[in-house]
Amino acid sequence: MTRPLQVDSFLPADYLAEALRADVVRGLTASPKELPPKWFYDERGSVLFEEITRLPEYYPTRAEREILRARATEVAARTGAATLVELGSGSAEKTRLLLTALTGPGRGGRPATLRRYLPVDVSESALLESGTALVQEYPGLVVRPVLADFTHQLGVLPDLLPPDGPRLTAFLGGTIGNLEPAPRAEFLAELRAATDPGDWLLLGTDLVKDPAVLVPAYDDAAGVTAEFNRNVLRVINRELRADFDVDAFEHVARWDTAQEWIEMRLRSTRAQQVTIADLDLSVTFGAGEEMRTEVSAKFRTGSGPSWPPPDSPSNNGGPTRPPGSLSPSPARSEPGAARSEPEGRAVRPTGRAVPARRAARSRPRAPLGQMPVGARRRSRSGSPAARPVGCGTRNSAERAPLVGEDAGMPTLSQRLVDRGEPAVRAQLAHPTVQGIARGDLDPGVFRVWLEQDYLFLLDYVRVFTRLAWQAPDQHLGELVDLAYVTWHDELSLHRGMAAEFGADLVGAVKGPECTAYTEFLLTAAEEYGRGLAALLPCMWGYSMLGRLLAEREPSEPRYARWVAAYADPDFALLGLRCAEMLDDAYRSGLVDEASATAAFDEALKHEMAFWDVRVDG
Ligand code: SAH
Ligand code: AVI
Repeated sequence: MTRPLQVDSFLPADYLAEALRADVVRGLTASPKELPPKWFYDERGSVLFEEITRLPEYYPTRAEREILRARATEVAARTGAATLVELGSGSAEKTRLLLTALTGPGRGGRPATLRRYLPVDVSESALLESGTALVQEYPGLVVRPVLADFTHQLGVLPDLLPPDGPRLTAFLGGTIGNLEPAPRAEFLAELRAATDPGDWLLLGTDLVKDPAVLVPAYDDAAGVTAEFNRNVLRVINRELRADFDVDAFEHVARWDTAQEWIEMRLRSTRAQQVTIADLDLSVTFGAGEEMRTEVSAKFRTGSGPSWPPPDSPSNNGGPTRPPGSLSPSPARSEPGAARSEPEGRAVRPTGRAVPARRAARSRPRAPLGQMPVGARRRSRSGSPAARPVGCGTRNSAERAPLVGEDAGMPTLSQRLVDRGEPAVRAQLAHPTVQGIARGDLDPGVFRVWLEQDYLFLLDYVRVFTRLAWQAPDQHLGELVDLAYVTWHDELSLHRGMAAEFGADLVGAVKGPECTAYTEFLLTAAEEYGRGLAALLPCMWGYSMLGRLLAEREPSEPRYARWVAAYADPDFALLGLRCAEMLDDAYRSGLVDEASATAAFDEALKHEMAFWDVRVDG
């Protein structure tokens, strides 16, 4: 039987009417105009945000999930939290990693410590949906959703918590970056006041990185972020009887180098007047006028939001913790005592609660090589988008260490991808690839490639199933899915193209390159981690190649379709999952770096050789 879910609401009945009114009056009469981002999240906005988290360009969710997956057990062991409070919990999708670690038996039979989970959010629909699911998924856990505004109502939290063990407050997703410096300082001061000695804070922030990665994350090819941005106008239309012509506003995402934040704006495409009936207010927008709707500040390691905030009476001038670190509450540490960062680096007071800009710029990196965004296989949902994408935070300079010293290290898959990038770029020079790019490749050559690749893919499915046979339980579904989408989607792409090129998929026989590659992969797949490493050049490499080719003028339509298929962000996502499994396998000791690297390198050579496929030796 389903337990009834009770949402504790701390939003006064007229909260929407009052707080939204105040924000809209203030924001639309200001110059320049602005609206606070918390109004994005009605039911539709929350769904759109969830869609954003699955976009190939939007790296923060995946990066944070990876860190949590690696560190949740350590968080559980170190905090022994009896209560988990999560601010801005949304779908609480990543939180499950913490909940599982805190409710499961710990290392050495350590008993589970977590008794209750309090998600705090302004979105009632998100609270209800996530809370209902969590109650079923974690039968012994008290789930107590709290409808509250974390910028003004943190004071209600202590009253909700029985003093029966340490509390861990999690603020994930980089949402702290959506607060501008002054409100951020106020927020941190309130959070500190609501925190007892012995409590813990787990803060997830995003770090400064190459704008070529940042901007697409906030301006995705499929236009989901644009829709999310415009949603604030729909909310105002509905709640305050306004008449915004939503389609007359364009989405703008810009990197502000000075502030080190992404700024989202809505640009009026024409001169227009908007009436907000409930406010008895009319405002005019000039053609091209921009209204700011969100900032998303990025931080630098060692320069996180200062804690305690500078204006707080409790600020003893103590050091700043790195963003994304697991910090015991300052009340627990000795007043005035010199603390050091995990690596023993000296930490210094920043005296301000804004992202510091003192650190050297991170090494700029080409988006295409930034993470294994290449998957060669289409997902079942297959989106039609086909624009080059860049995503990823996986590099030591840019990734926030959530816990411990080494969480900022690049992962094995990132090291492999960095290493393999030149070899993938080198494929661009192959005459067959050049012919595809120009659109004048002899169709006879492509027909042979198609037949050989079809035969290759049949064995590719076998590689996935061979890996699935050995997979740890948590990878099984992914591998079955990869086999499924290869079988159903990519092979049907080949079948469709075979008809266009007169290829004989049934009668084709393997040529030497194809045989060598498939035999290598099938043998590599006898060892789980080695097999995953061997798959990466194909999954990531084809996506990267597709995206490099898609940057050029579209070629002949059949080749352009082929390029679009491999440049599709869905391929990239599946490759990312393969990379995550490889990283998991590496962390669990299922493969060592030397043997993963050897398998990866050898597969890369086969990739290049595959462009020479012939039917006969
Ligand atoms: N933590 C999740 C969701 C991030 S989206 C993740 O990491 O994916 C930001 C969430 O914060 C949304 O669910 C939104 O409704 C909530 N939120 C935004 N402003 C808020 C505020 N002032 N008070 C409470 N919740 C807020
Ligand atoms: C919720 N928050 C951390 C997101 C971010 O990345 O700043 C909101 C978002 N805005 C556009 N895309 C995502």
